[in-house]
Amino acid sequence: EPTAENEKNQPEAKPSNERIGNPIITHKYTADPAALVHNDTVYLYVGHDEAPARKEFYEMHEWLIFSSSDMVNWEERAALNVVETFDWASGDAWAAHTIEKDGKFYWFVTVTHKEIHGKAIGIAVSDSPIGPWKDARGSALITNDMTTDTEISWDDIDPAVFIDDDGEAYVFWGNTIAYWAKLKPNMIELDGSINQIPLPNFTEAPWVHKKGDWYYLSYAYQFPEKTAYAMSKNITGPWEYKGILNEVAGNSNTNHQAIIEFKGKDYFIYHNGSIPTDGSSYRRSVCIDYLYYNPDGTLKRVVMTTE
Ligand code: FUB
Repeated sequence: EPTAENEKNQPEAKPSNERIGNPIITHKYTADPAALVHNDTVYLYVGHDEAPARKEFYEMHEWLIFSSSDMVNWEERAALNVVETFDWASGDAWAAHTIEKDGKFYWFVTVTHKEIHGKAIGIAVSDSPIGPWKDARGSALITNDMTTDTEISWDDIDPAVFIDDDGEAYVFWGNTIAYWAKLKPNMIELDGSINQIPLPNFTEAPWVHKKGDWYYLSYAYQFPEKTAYAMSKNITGPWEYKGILNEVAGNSNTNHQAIIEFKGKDYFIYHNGSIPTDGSSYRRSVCIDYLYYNPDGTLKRVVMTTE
């Protein structure tokens, strides 16, 4: 429920910067973008990279929300802290994705579990795209012990949720192995088995979208990461690998994408490490470039305007 305490935690809307171009946010380091279009506004959900300059690993305590009505001017709207939101989590605001269903907003997140070894996926819920948010389940939806043991503790990360035209919802996630499962209509429970998707050089960061009759599954490929994609006529696959969509993004070994259509244009949203002096793989910045389709539905390679 919205509480006075929650309301207090939401910063007032303020312009993120005055400039046009990439990176789109320069007053904070931002990573792992996921975008949601709602009522002629784009809501951008990102992780907040807070690693000090000499630290060579992620330090991420919270996610941030930005919004824009023109894809140029971005306002910082709210923050969500891992340990204040999820009692069962110890920290690490890794990649996340927010989706709307029946007037409720579900923010699927990656965090570290306090008791079950490794990363886990949880869900926050709100009546609005900017919050206030509360833990939707009081427990993780997916934990490291529910999937194939790849001997890494971070193989259950990077949720991407997709609602098909018939209203059925699916969650995709993974590192090294790509997984998917159906969600129950309540959005907060798995419905049936966890399935694997064979994809060449899958690293992490799946994102699923639909255009016309085609479903697209884009993902981080190899390491340092490029973005690759596959296409299918069915959300449950089989997925046909189509090739590289984006090259390694400047000064970052990860390249985490979101794809949306907004006001008739298609956008590829990702991160790099391009902020001068201290930008790096652990101090990343969100960027946006146009995405173009070929007449047969395949995707043209992204031209990064930051390189
Ligand atoms: O930001 C932490 C992790 O790095 C994300 O979960 C991955 O997608 C990669 O970007």
